[in-house]
Formats: sequence, C-alpha cells, structure tokens
Amino acid sequence: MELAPGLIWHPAYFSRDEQEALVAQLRDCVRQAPLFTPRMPRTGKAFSVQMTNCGPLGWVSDQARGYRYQADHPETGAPWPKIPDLALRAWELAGYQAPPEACLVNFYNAQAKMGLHQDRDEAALDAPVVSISLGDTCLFRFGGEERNSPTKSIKLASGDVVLIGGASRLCFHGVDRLYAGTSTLLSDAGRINLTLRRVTQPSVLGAS
Ligand code: MD3
Ligand code: FE
Repeated sequence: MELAPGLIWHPAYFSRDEQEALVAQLRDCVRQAPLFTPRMPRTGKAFSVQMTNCGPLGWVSDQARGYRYQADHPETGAPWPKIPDLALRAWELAGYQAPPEACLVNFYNAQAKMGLHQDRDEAALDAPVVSISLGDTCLFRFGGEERNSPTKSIKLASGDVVLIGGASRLCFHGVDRLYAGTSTLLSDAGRINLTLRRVTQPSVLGAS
C-alpha cells in the first residue's frame, strides 16, 4: 500500500512464527551489544527510546559528538553483531544494489516516543530505509520535507514493514505513542523497531 510517493506499507509482512524467530535473533544481538540510551547533541537530553545496532555500522548519539555512524558500541567498544537473517530478508524490498550497513534496533517501553525528525545522517540518500515493527502497535506520524508540512498518522502493528524511499526518503516522521498490550509477541509491554539502512555510497565495483 503506497501511503505517499516512495512510501510503501506492507502490513503483516512477517508471520507470527517469523516474528518470534526474529525476536530470538534479536535477543542474541542484545546479549552481544547491550541497549544504550542515546542523548541529544549539545543539550545531552536522554532519548526515551533505548537502542542498539547490528551490522558493520551503528547509529549512535551523545552530547559531545552528536549523531553519527560508527563501527563499535559506544559503551563496550565491541564491534556490532551481524544483522539477523530475517531482517536482511526484508531488505529485498529495497531493490538496492548493495546490502544494508546498519540495522538500528529501537526499543520503546510503554511511555517512549520519538519526536518528528528526518533520517539524513546517511551518505547513500538514494537508498531507501526499511523499517520492521515488532510488539505493541504504535501511532506513527509522517509529513513532508519541511518540519511544518501537514502530517498523516498510521498505526504500525507487529510484523509490518515500511519501505521509505524515493520522494519520501527525507520526510519528517516520528512515533507519537504506543498502545500497550496490543501484542503478545514480547513478554512485557513494548515495541521494537528495526531500521535497515545503507550508510555509505556503494563502490562502483558493486556487490558490497
Ligand atoms: C519516514 N524510527 O530510528 S521507522 C528512526 O518506529 C525512526 O522506531 C521509527 O524513525 C520507529 O530513525 C520509524 C522508519 C520509518 C517508518 C515510516 C516512515 C520512517 C518513515 C514513513 C515516512 C517517513
Ligand atoms: Fe527516523
């Protein structure tokens, strides 16, 4: 379902069995790369979302150095674990000539939200972003390329995948709220969102 040019929603892309397998793969990731609390550049205000990453590069943010991608965990210094196979499968929707480099894992508790923002820390802005939702349903809001463009809201449920590319790649978006208790996938209230991203421009020699 095309929500806007380049913004394609695949409700229930992953079956319940696949969602359970993906959560099991993510538990291994979090054991190797514990969740951390990112902080806003300059102000140091904590995000309400906790994060970790998989893949060669991970997105991190802190007061001193701001938003960036780096190859190691900001607290343990260890390399990020591999991107789970099931998450990589959703990258096929991207139809991009190179694999994703970052799989950002956002964990929302019942109170967490994410303010309106653009994803623009990637050099490869020609590559779409692929988003996978797991656990409780959330109210997701997206608009246009200006912060004050009019917005629309949709509810993203467990197993949904959203492809954000083309004319929608730089749209403002955010998560207004969770609907706690709408999914039985996770043992407690909460939501996990995975975003798969290409960060660097692929080499002209292709493949990776
Ligand atoms: C853009 N995460 O980590 S998924 C982020 O649900 C982030 O955790 C959100 O924004 C989350 O940067 C959203 C990506 C997404 C999904 C739908 C969109 C981005 C979108 C629709 C329009 C524009
Ligand atoms: Fe985003």
